[in-house]
Amino acid sequence: MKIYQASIVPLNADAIGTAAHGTALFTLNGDQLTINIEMFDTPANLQHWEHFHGFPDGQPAEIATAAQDVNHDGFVDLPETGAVSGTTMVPFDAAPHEMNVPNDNYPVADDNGYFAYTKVVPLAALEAKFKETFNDSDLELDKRVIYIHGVTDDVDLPDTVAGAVGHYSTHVTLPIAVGKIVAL
Ligand SMILES: [Cu+2]
Repeated sequence: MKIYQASIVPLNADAIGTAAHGTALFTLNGDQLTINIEMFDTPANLQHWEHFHGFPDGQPAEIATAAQDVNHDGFVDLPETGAVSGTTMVPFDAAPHEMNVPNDNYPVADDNGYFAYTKVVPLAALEAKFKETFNDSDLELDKRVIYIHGVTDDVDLPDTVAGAVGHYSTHVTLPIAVGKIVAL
């Protein structure tokens, strides 16, 4: 059994008015990957996209900070995280092993901005899909970072904020918290 964890810290907190934070635990045991994520103080009553991001070439991903706001519009948007965190890889939604990122099956925060997510994923299926997408079956969790996304539509985002995915707006994809995944 291998265990990884992430301490998830706020991103864009000043701009969005709440400091989202939490923890993630990843347990690899036999043919199962069990994912436990618990988040506090996220924008309330809202669905939150969450994924691990990383570099397909094996470069270790690092968490984005305010320093990644390269256009100085006051927000670190999804494209701006890419320089240090790489690309979106595996979603923590209803079916992570399907690696279908844009969907409406992510956890929803309650009135207090709290949510807990638990999922048991068939590891062989996830690794096969990962290899199909990134030409490598090794998830290399200790080289990845976890992102939590999503602000309510009433947050005023300037036009310089980028990162819409299909019909999902920049409100859906704006990063609100991030954590580096480490092996225990
Ligand atoms: Cu993401």
